[in-house]
Amino acid sequence: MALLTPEDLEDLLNKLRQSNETIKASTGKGITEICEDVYGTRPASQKVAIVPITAGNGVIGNFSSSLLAITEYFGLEGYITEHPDITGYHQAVSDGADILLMADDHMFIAHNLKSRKIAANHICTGVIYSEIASRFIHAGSKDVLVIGLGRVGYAGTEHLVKKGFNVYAYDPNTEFMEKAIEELGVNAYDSADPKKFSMVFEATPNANTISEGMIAERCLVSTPGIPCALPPELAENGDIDLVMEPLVIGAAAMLYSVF
Ligand code: NAD
Ligand code: 2YG
Ligand code: MG
Repeated sequence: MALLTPEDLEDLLNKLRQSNETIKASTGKGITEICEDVYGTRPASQKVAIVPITAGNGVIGNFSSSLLAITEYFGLEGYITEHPDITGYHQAVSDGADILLMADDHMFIAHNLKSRKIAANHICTGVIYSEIASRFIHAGSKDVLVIGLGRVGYAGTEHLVKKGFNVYAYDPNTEFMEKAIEELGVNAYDSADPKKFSMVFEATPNANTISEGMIAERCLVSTPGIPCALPPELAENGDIDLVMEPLVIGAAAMLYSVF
């Protein structure tokens, strides 16, 4: 699994502001309103504790401080525990924190200790990025293209299918494709039989997974994937709206899902 780097997290709130402008222009609503719509919740002065975790590849520079900035951006009080791991967990619970945020190399969770709600980043990221793609105001149909059916992509696909969208999906992993066709009823996207989409949800760890033949002239590409799915020559096209941000949008969805 590709892990975030401290460089990915530099200038994060500026990246969020840019993404939010694109989200507003292409869907009519900003990230806060979309989270409220999806989860039916609002912040209510919860206290958020961020527990750094040293397991596996260890603490990522800027990760905890970024989560603190996100917490404060959504109007909540937060802090990073003095110690990592179990000692930090003990401190957070003893302090009366409402919500814990913490991640190892495989899972990034938000846990509301009062309501017992728990959220996983890969699910919330899939839900919120696919939701953003599905709200494109210039879309002429309910067809959405999904690229990548891994942990994030599958969750987003399930969300789109539940919402009644007509999903076309592509993943080179034939097992994932078969599962999505059998369990979710998606259509297989076939590059030999090209079709152009105005709504694209991309969730792969690879660059340049989107080609010109897949996208309509006016389209919205919503992708949590790092690096960028759009080849540079397409990304420069002013008619393609691109929502791509390394942490905040997914983390915001996690918070709203446990409020
Ligand atoms: P994953 O490994 O579970 O799934 C990735 C999937 O992409 C795999 O099924 C793989 O076969 C598929 N894939 C690879 N190349 C492809 C291609 N050219 N076309 C179609 N499918 C292709 O990964 P994941 O956990 O689902 O994460 C996906 C990406 O999202 C990663 O880059 C991860 O770092 C990123 N991510 C970002 C955020 C965020 O907040 N921005 C949050 C979580 C994950
Ligand atoms: O506490 C820390 O600093 C570390 N243990 C955090 C580790 C996070 C690892 N996860 C990732 O890098 C991502 N694949 C998941 C985070 C979602 C945002 N892209
Ligand atoms: Mg994100």
